[in-house]
Amino acid sequence: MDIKTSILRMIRQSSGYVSGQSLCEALGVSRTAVWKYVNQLKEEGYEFDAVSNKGYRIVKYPDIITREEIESMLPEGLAVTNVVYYHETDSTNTRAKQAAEDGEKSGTLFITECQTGGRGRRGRTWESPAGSGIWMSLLLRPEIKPFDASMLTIVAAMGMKDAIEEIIGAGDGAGDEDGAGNSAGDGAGKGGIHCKIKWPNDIVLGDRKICGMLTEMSAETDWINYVVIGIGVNVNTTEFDDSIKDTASSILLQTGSSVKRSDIVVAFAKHFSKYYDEFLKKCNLSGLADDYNKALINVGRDVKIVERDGSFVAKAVGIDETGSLIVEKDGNTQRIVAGEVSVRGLYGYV
Ligand code: BT5
Repeated sequence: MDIKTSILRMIRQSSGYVSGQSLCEALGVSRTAVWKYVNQLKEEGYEFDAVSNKGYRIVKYPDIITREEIESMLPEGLAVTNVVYYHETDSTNTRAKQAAEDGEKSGTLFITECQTGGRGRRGRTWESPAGSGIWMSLLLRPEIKPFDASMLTIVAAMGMKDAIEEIIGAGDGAGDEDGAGNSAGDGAGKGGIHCKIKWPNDIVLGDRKICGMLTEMSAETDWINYVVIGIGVNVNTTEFDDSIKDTASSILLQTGSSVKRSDIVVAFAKHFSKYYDEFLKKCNLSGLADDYNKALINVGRDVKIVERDGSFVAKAVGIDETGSLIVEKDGNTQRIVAGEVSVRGLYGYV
């Protein structure tokens, strides 16, 4: 870990002040070096309380998603190991794919403040303005069959659902243990708002889409070169383009509370890893299908299955352990395989 991230991590993990001396000793650098990095962090918006004879304490964390901010909170041993940050880029999925072709390791998370060419599925666009959302892509090189890779999107959807619920639902100060001004407990938290999932991978709050996912893969017939899971979350967004304002929303708009984005990213890393490890053991979704189905907004509702050459209406039952959606029509059940069709609610977005 580099020095700046280590300084941030040590101060962050300490309950009190961290002395300049202990930072120097632990990191093997001079006082001047520590002072230089502390100044850089101040410029990025971290507010320090520096007391002579005691040392440093951070009293306010900015809502930024830089590599240092995320890596300084990232526990070891997770499926997400390191972060590549862009102030602005075309699409983090494109960056991750390019880096994967150049040999980047599994577990690297590409994240940006703003995307100029954010992509949805099937050539659609994804609005990714600066300052309010999480636009990130996780590069993985799992040893699974290419056919099984579509299940990873379901694994990621569960990881993100749990992450958002942890941060908005943990009561007082979930995102604010550090004085970041996020009062995460007030809105959703105390009311225990739960996220829903629209099959296969939209996350829904208050019947509006707050998160979408785009999984892309490079594979040969029987092995995967890499998988990139792209995730977009509207966190503190307050305005949307006319074209999506009736279907899109954000965590802030739905809960009344703003959230520090890096808290969600780190919570996602933890929850995703939990489900990913479970998934890799069996290469199926048996470990999480029940929980997924509990969150599935489509269950028991009529959905319109839109296929290439027509559409039909059926009642959604839930996913099976392959991630396919089971639907019921005229007493017969049918499996809808992810990626083959798109499912739209009969009324409005869900
Ligand atoms: C998705 O596609 O939902 C996948 C979105 C993936 C975005 C992430 S951000 C990081 C990574 N890098 C990328 O370039 N992409 C990934 P789909 O199900 O096709 O939904 C796209 C549709 O959602 C659009 O046609 C709009 O109607 C709507 N939409 C666009 N931007 C939105 C937003 N910010 N919030 C909610 N809905 C949006």
